[in-house]
Amino acid sequence: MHDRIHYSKFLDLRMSAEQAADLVKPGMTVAMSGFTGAGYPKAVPGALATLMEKEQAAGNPFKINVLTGASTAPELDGVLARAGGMELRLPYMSDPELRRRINAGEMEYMDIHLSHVAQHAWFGFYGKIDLAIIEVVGVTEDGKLIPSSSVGNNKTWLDMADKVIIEVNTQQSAAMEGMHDIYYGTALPPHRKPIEMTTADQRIGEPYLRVDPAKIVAVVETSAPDRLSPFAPVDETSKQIADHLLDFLDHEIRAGRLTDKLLPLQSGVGNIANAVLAGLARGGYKGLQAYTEVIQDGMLSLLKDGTIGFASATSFSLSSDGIDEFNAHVDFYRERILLRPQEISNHPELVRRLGCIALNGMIEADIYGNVNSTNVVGSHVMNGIGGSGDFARNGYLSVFMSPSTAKGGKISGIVPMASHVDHTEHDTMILITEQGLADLRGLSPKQRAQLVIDKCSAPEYRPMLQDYFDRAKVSSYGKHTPHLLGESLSWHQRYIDTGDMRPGAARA
Ligand code: 0RQ
Repeated sequence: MHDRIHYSKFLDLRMSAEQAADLVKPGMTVAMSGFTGAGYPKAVPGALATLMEKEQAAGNPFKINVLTGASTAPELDGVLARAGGMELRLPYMSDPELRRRINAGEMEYMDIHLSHVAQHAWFGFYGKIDLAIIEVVGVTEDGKLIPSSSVGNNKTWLDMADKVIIEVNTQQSAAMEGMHDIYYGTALPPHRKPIEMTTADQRIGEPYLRVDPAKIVAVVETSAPDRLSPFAPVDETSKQIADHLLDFLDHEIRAGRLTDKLLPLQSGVGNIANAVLAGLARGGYKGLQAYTEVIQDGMLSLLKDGTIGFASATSFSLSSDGIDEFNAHVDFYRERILLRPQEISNHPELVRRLGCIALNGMIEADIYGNVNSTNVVGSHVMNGIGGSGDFARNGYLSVFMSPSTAKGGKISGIVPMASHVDHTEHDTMILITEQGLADLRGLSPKQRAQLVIDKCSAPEYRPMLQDYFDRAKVSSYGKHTPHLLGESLSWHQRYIDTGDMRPGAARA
């Protein structure tokens, strides 16, 4: 461990995860590292959950507010949720137990654009941050922290928290040193300055996280890998979606709106996004750039074969095979990857300047192009908006993708009216399902609706959508965005009532 901690004062602060967990008190706001299952603290949250359960069994309530970068893993979100130890959690999450508790109404959850979290914290919207628990790879001789496999909001948490616990994880490759770019130029309005970045591969910060040594109250040694599940193999539906996207990109190149270097790619999370990355390798591109949030397995493959020459992100999100591949060729990847704070990886100013091509999954879209990324049947949160809004509103192109149906056809991914809106019709340019691609640019709402029905809807739902749209055009209160309000969410209600959006279908 001494070869990871080169700042002698921190050696004296070493203690067990249980001793460190004792420093957490009920009611605290605790900010933790972690983004899409990478770089989260692995030991203190578990010890804290045990402590919470003990205290609660003795009749002493013990809950805290938990702020992170994005989703973490069972060792953080899972254990704290199971212990009933979270009063509030923000932002993006994906842990099944945490999701269950949120949807059961047992705790509060705030879903926030990932680029907004740090600035909202600085604006004071989340109150005082009592403690930060941050995983690092090591500590330099002058007390700077070598970031781990995600950067997320760590800079902000270290700057704002009253006290800091660090977990030094020897499982994380020490060779990651130098792969990070931590920008210290942010300020609060009205003192903000332009962020001087004009290309995705540009360094604008420094490789280390700064911390006031006086804030460090515990140093915990860990040796556990990031826990990440493998992606589903690319299925036919995902491949068809990827093929539609590739055809579209070719079309844009032929039309002279893009070159064969495209523009920096942002790729969302999930199985579809991973399949799309795999599809890009078939497209014959070379030397593309990514300006994105997460480096998934698919991105490593594209870097390896030269499809992508450089990728900027805030985090890894790799399967265990992906981690093995990264560790085996870390010198290669260090030349081609930069991890930045999420307020920079997702910054609207930079996404717009670079002209990102935003590729994100969705739960459903309505015929006008309003997109629901987060709430199944309008109320059951899946993961959260993540960075999709940061990129969709500000990118050069915003693409949303999904299979045309879910749950074996019982749910249509294209609906009359979205049951929850994360991305408005103004932010959606391209919709893709396995059925086809709707290019909504330059079209009015009624033109968009007809195209979405024709190109994206599933055959079994298409006549129902056409019928709704035709009647809405006649009977709608206004004829600009025609809707039959008493009927527009009836598909979702039917799903709640019968388990199927199709009329007459029996509950399975
Ligand atoms: O559920 O696994 O229980 O069967 O949603 O759906 O089709 O596998 O697609 O993995 O790409 O995820 C929107 C969730 C799509 C994701 C979402 C159910 C479906 C399945 C997964 P099961 P698929 P994906 C940058 C960008 C928001 C954040 C974001 C997401 C599960 O893309 O979280 O974009 N996006 N961040 O059955 C009911 C529907 C459904 C449905 C899908 N209409 N009704 N269930 N599902 N559509 C990265 C970050 O921000 C960190």
